[in-house]
Amino acid sequence: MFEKVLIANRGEIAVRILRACKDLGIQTVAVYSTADKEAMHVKMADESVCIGPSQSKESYLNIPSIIAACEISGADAVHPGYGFLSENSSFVEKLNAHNISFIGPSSNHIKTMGDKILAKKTAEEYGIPVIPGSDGEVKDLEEATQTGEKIGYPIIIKASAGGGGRGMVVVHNADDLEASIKKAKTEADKSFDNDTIYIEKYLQHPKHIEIQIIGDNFGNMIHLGERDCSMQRRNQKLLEETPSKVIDNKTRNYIGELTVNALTKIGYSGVGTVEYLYEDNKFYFMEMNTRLQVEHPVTEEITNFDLVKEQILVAANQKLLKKQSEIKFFGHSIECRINAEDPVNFIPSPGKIINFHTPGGPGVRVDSGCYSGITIPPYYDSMIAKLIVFGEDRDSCLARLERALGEFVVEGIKTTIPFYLDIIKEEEFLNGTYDIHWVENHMKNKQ
Ligand code: MV4
Repeated sequence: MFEKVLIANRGEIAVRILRACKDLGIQTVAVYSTADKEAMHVKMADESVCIGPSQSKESYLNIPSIIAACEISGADAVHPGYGFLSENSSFVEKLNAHNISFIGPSSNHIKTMGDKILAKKTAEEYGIPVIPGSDGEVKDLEEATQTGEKIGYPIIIKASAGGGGRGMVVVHNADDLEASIKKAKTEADKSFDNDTIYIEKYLQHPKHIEIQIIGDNFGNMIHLGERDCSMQRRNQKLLEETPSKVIDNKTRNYIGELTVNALTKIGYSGVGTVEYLYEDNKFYFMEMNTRLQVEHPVTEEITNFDLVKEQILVAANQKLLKKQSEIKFFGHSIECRINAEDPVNFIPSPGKIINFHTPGGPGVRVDSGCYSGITIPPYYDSMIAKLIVFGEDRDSCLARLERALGEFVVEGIKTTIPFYLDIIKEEEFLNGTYDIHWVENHMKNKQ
């Protein structure tokens, strides 16, 4: 087992990982930038090391600085959380070269899934359904034209080095193709220093459904059902729930087993999430995230499975103890991402929190690194808390959500809490049929 884990992250996820380490009796090391000197994760850890100035590039993304922090503290493993270095294969290689374990998959699996063309090709090869499109890279207008004729419009151009929705262009007819290819390549080159693109049929009204898996280093793997992450705006997820209103038990077993079969053959280990688009009762591979995700708590709530604890155990070469047949899904869970943003236009609102009072009682969980008196720095993600509620069915979960949102007090900065109080009154949220465009349409209609 690991003796000392360094948490290469900040905010609520650093706190979540610290809790798992403490539950396992593992010593903890926090790292922090100068802007996070007073942060909760620093106060909670057994030790802490300053790794640089405010800008992420110089601190939370600074590989030499983090490795030095491991050496100074004698940490034998690093948990990367999400974002920052969590899907950086060269970070994993450098840690391994220093004899430090990475709590996550192998660098090769990270590399494969980070290359979106290779990820799609790999998924297809192992039996995961994919969206019709180009055969890998599209080199020029001629190849793009041929693909367009083959699959029909609308199509979407994606950057192979992209992901998370960055660098995509939708094309509605062949006349726009040349300009769109140019735009996509320029954007991809600017954002990722790589102008490799590919093309898919554009699905117009999908839901975003993702499957959580965990595998060990001995070929054992299970899935923990789906999360419906369709409630999003500009590729930022806002609210996630499980189970999805549109997935029944049979469908869950089908897509869960299919995902586990594919990833077992690939030899994947650690936690992972396969993201699907779901339209007209069919799943299509979108991408795979090779890390712990923001929205993992809703899965924990309905399965009673501690994903972070188990993630640490499999990284320490322990066998998964639970078999698929022992995973029971009970009840319903919803997570709201509470951001330090204006609830109307989502403009960031950093600053000092004068009063922070979290809701509680049955079925309510808050994952946060905030407390009354802390100052939210402007340099990082604006998420300050996650409100996770549980109910024995969706209706009781929704009632809990309304109650908990009402109890939540954050004074001194603006938050997105009023946005959630607004959408939980809407019919398509209440009936669970909302797709990935719902928030955008809803906000247009309100103006
Ligand atoms: C798509 C799509 C429709 N059709 N691919 C967005 C995230 C990136 N990983 C891929 N994305 C999409 N790919 C095809 N063929 C629509 C999106 C998409 C989206 C997907 C999930 C959640 C939010 C989204 C917002 C805009 C576009």
